[in-house]
Amino acid sequence: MSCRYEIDVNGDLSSISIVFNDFDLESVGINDYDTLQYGMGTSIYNNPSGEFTGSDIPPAFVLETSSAVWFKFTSDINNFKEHRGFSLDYTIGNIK
Ligand SMILES: [Ca+2]
Repeated sequence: MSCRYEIDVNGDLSSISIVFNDFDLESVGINDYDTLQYGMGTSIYNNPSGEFTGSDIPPAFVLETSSAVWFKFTSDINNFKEHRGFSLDYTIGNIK
């Protein structure tokens, strides 16, 4: 299954800051894992800018000029142990 999330700034170019508070996704070996992908734009899920998995909290990042960012969480059928998932905060800033 997968879940998609969008942060949309209604067409205005902005800086979008992402800070992860918690991160714990299933990552076992090289085949069975759950992932969080992200990219710029709206409803464009085919060209992720990055992908995270495992239990290390990803570094904060800023998209300097974007009107939207999307996240796609994908979980495969395997579940070797329970994981917390993820939590993040975002901040929208004006472009000067
Ligand atoms: Ca899984």
